[in-house]
Amino acid sequence: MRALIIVDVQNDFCPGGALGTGRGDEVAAMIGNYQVSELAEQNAYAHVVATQDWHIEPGGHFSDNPDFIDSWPRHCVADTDGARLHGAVKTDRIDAFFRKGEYEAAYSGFEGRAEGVPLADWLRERGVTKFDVVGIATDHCVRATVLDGLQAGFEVRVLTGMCAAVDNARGDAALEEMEDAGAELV
Ligand code: VGL
Ligand code: ZN
Repeated sequence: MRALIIVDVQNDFCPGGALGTGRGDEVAAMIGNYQVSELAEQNAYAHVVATQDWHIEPGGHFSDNPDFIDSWPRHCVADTDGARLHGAVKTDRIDAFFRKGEYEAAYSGFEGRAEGVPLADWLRERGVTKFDVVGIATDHCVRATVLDGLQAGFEVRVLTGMCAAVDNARGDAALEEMEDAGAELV
């Protein structure tokens, strides 16, 4: 069984947000359409889940002098509008929300939990062995989620047109790294 994982398509990672990526809105709209598209209707996915960067006190992940690689301006603070999924994403078609990063940086969705259950356990309990990934940011959370998923033994595809990078050159390098690690780029 295959799942769709929507990574961190949150307001703060979209234009106007604390850490907006240029293509965030576009990617959010494409994902919303994809959720209702024929592909989704044909039951390509047994489950659709989302991850959310969800910060309370994440230490050095936040900085007043961010380097935009390992430290960042305040973003995706728990229970704020910036942490909510972009309005174009169809939350009624998402089965579970995996939140991560409360007290430390957590780029991988596999560090996330939904009602206490880690993502890998949640997927395995439902017989999911493969998943597709879309979302933000290609060079950070998408990358980390894909690499962790491969490491955990899942078969992974990246739907590259529905991913947005913070930095395009780093995003391209990350895609290459994911492919080298065994992901299929679609
Ligand atoms: C992310 C930067 C900081 C991400 C999270 O979701 O890719 N990027 N925190
Ligand atoms: Zn973060």
